[in-house]
Amino acid sequence: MSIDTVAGHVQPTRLMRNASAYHRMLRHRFAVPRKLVNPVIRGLKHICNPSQTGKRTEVAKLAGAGGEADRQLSSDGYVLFGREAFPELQSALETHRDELLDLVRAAEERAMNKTANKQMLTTVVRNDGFFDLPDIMKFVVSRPLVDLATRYFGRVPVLTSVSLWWSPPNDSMQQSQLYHCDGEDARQLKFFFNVSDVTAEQGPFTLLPGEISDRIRAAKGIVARKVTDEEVAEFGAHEKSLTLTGKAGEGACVDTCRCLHYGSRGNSKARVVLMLRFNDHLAPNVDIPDWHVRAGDFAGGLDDVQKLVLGIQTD
Ligand SMILES: O=C(O)CCC(=O)C(=O)O
Repeated sequence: MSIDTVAGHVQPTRLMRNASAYHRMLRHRFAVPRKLVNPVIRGLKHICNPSQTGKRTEVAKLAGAGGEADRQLSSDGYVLFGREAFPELQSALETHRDELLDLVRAAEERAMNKTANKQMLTTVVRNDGFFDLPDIMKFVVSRPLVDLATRYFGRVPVLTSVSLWWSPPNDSMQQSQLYHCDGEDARQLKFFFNVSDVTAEQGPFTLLPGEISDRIRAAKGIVARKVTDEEVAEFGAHEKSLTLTGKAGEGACVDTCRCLHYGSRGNSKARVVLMLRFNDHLAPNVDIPDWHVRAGDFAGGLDDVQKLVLGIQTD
């Protein structure tokens, strides 16, 4: 579990890259309770790379002071974005429009040829595949977005996932179609952006605000399990739910470890969304991708905050 140095970049440790496997092993092979596993992995990650926490906290000062969006994110666990919030996303989607259409068409064809295991949510492009869609990748690490995430965590986080998701028409009710909170850490941030317009018929991402989610989770003692609609109804919470319907380019940022949520439910039409996930570098149950392997020239255009977000750092 050492720090590898390749081409002047400090690479994520093996534990950073594969934390979820260590997490599973401790939980299932050694029956260590979840509440012990998380601090153990956090501690090990820190020991393996002790300068990271200080460095990320120091560089976080570059993220600036924040404003109303930050206040809403802290209190409610989510912020909604109109199209005007990230104009560079509009132009990136326009630039890569044909490639995106081809990728979605290919996913549709694969799904049509598949006889079993019809999935309600398919990843069309993931992680370093976005280096082939460079304007989108530039948006993913753009400062306003990364700065909001940095202020939320209080230090520069790591980009742990980028996915273009396609959810086809379906009538299943399973997995992430049921209310749940994510279990990677005590907090994390996911950004969801509509790639094409999303209506109620397209299984929009749906969330419950932080305060009501906190109450349901506290009362039910829920840790990383699904919550039924009936349980949600006991709290009169359905009318508090928010759905991410809207135009292409609109979206939201959500702490999915805090806010109960689901998506891809009851689609009569397909939905395409871009999802980004940011985690604290010590997050116990999440793997950090090897962004540096394919970053190439892309890394040259990044500032200190962005390099830390991709774990590409010249210490
Ligand atoms: O939008 C969806 O289909 C579900 C997403 C979800 O549950 C998640 O990102 O945790």
